[in-house]
Amino acid sequence: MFKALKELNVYIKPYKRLYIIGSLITLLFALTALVDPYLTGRIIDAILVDNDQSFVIKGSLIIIGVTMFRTFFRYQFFMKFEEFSQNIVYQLRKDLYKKLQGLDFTFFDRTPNGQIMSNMTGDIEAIRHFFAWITHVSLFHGAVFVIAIISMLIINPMLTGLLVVIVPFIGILSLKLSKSVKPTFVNIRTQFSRLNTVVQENISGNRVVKAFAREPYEIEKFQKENIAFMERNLESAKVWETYLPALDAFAILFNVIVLFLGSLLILNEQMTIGELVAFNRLLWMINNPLRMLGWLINGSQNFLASYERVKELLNEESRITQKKEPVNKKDIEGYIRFEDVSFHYEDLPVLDGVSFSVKPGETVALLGSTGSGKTTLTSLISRFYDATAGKIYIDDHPIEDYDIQTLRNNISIAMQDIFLFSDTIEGNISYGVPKARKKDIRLASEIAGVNEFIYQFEEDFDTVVGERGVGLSGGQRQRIALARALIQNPSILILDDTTSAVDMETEYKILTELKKVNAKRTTFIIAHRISSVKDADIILVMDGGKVIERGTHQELVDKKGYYYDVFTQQMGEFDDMRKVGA
Ligand code: DUT
Ligand code: MG
Repeated sequence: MFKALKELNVYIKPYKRLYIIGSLITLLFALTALVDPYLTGRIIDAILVDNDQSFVIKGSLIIIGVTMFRTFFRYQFFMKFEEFSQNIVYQLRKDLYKKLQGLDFTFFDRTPNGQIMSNMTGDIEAIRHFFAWITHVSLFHGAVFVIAIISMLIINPMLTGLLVVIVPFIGILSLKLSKSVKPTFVNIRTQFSRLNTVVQENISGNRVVKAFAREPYEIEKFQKENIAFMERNLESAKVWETYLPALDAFAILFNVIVLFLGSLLILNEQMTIGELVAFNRLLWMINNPLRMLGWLINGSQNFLASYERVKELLNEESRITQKKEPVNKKDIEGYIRFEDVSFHYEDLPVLDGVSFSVKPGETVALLGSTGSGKTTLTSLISRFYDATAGKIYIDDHPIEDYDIQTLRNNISIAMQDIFLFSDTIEGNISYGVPKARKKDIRLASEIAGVNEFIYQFEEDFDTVVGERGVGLSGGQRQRIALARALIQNPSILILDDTTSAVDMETEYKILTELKKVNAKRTTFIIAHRISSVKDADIILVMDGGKVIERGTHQELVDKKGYYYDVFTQQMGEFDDMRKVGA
């Protein structure tokens, strides 16, 4: 616990003042709790022993006054601790989000979204709860406990001494409880993130679910996690079953001892009735903290379990590291050289000894079977992943020498797996350049062929597309993704399967327009269609992570290898189509 608080000190420190003021008010609140038992005892003795009726009214008025004051105090420290906790989790949330932005593809490849979401919500909430409640509730009850024991000692040391002997047993019991309850909280947190993952995937994949009519299966899948979540919670509650009766037994034991011995003491005139009443009230005051102990332990363990998960995320480091002193170069020209580059995901080899070089203004086409490593090859240029062997140079500097932001600012990608934000079409196109001029947006749209369909929407560029681009066809999404890549005016442009969903005629138009603006740019075109790659300066034919053929269209056709086979096959299909008049 202390370790966790020490580690969190960076977050706590700036708001220490709130904590200190809140704590002082809490202590005052605890101290004034004494007034009620003390005066109640005095009032009873005033009537029964001293026969002094006037004190009843005076005492009662004081009790009312103090109670009103306490209500005011209570609100004050609630607010202080609320502010304290909100500030801490605000900062924590901010740092977590920032951390997320800095993490690499590998992290997102292996971490389910649901887990990240539950870190950002459930775990943060458990941490907030600790700082907003557990802090002052434990302080209050701790203080009340000590003050009450002292007052009881003053009233009757012997009787108090007897009770205090029992206290260590309760302490041991609580410690044991705390140990057994902790793992159950870790289990709850883990299960919660599984539940979140199922929900999140189900929502994102709702179209697939419907298409395959798998709703019943999805419900069952969710139910499984839902039941597990309930079970983990019940298991956690079960731990109490062993301890609660024991804690209750101690409370009853206290009562019995006080009533029995107290009555004897009164009979022997060693105690007044008023004193016994006050004593009994104080007994409740120490009983409460003991009963609260369970709740406090619960909250603290929950906090610790959550904190550990949040810490894990905060300690994540991007595998893509940056040099302390990167190359001082803002504008990349676009010379790219791969030297014997190999790459594997975890332990799956994907690229094997790839070498090639390109100059600005040239177009490299990548063609090859599915899974041959085309997308992976281009991901290395932006350092989404680092090559596991070999070197990549951009403008003669190893890519690791560049500032990552600078590097990526100079590269634009129209990704194969297109993601559009729920924003306007214009907002999506200018995502990389938020201050883009209307003129530039229109120009990029013109080249990308967005203009051809945009005016069929009533609000053209202001049309809001749904999450992931719902409401658009596949080809329309591709064209928006292309415009989004073009608007950055990059030195290196990567088009990953970008025209696969548009018809041949539109593709031809787009490629022709691109050629006009690509005079100084290095362009990568990944495609399966010969028509998309045939005009490239160099075509790399990939298979199983290797470049198996390279050359221009004509050279490769003359070579009569893999490329030639693909070419004749596609030509054949083209001729067949013509024959049937398609
Ligand atoms: N792969 C992974 N993890 C990933 C992405 C890919 O293990 O995050 C594997 C799958 C495949 C290989 O790497 O076996 C190459 O994938 P890539 O996406 O590079 O293949 P591609 O040539 O772009 O295939 P496609 O034409 O289907 O886009
Ligand atoms: Mg691909």
